[in-house]
Amino acid sequence: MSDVKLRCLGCGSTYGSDEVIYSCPKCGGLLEVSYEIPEISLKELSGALGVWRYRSFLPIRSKVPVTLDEGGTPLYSCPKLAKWARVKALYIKYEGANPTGSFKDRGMTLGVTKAVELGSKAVACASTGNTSASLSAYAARAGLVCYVILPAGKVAMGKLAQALMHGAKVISVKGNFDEALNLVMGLSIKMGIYLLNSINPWRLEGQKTLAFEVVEQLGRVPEFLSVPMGNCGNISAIWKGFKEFKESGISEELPRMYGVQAAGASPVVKMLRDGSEKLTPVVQPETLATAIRIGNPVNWPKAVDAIRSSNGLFDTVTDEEIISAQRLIACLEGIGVEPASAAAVAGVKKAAENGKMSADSEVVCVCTGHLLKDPEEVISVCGRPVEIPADLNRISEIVGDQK
Ligand code: AN7
Repeated sequence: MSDVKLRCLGCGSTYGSDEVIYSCPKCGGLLEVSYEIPEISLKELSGALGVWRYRSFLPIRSKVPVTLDEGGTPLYSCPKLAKWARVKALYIKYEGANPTGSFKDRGMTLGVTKAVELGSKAVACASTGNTSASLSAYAARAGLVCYVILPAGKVAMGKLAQALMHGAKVISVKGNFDEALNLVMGLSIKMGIYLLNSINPWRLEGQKTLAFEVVEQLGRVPEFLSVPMGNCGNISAIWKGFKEFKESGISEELPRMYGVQAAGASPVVKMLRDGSEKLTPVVQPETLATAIRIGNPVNWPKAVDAIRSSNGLFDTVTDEEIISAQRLIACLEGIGVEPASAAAVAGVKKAAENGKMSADSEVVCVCTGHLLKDPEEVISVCGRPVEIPADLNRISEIVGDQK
């Protein structure tokens, strides 16, 4: 693949694709991977649906990637949720079906492959949970040492369990995610550890493949693409994917990107509402959707660009709206998602109520993580099951005649 560069979105400077930098050394701006987009048709793609089907859009050299067969997740049609939200069609792109149960795997297959390509021996991330679960698994697969820095007491049990079992060195810090991310950025530079938070542009190259899959599965570009926003890497990556498919000639349209934040952690929505050009961080972000409990998202300039240039939407949803959507997704459609994922669906109902979407709208919601990630939230929301003696009469009484 030719002409692969890291390009600064702030000042336009370019750097070699093998430089280990996470922001522009000249101006501090965010970096993006730029390469010559192939002119190609869908027929020329080969392999099963999944990240590596899009090899010609993934500008790394390695012939053998570090992979767990990520991507290729289902796109479910959800007519009952569409009716509830009052839109014409609602689809869920179910990222919980990835190997470690979240969309992060799409990024880690690229990011860890790049780490190996660069000769790194150790990788690290800060995380609200899913990034650490995913990186731990891919680092294990690649034989790399893995450090994960977590906000103490604020990571869902399933995610912590994954990082521990995959053998990562887990360090909890008494602080929030934003503080953990600052620490790990300092640590990676000081100690020569490859950083795999979404400020690393290689990760976003993997995550953009979600857009490609949606186009293939739906047979067209959807009108709206609704995504929960935390550190804002995913919405940026997906937008890049849609733009690249258009540039390659595969699709002719672009979707309107809809970024949804939890009300207690919504600096990007506030900035867009205010029409401001600078983000004011939320110092103490709070939401039951711990995955997106982030007050100072590093990728905000990319997310703001995605929403503004797609003529997109942005809004917040409360924890109550998140829980209510999570239960409906599970009970009406049989799809188990974690709270942050439900924000994407809760946001659709709100947009329809506010007239930003119409009864004619078609929307794909990215449900980013699996229900099992956060069992403690489920118990606190649903309560514990009734416990009874092992007795047929007693259980029959409870169940009642179903004939
Ligand atoms: C389920 O794991 O930031 O806007 O450290 O786990 O790309 O950050 C997780 C984020 C949405 C937000 N849904 O994505 C982490 C982390 C789920 C998530 C997001 C996350 P970004």
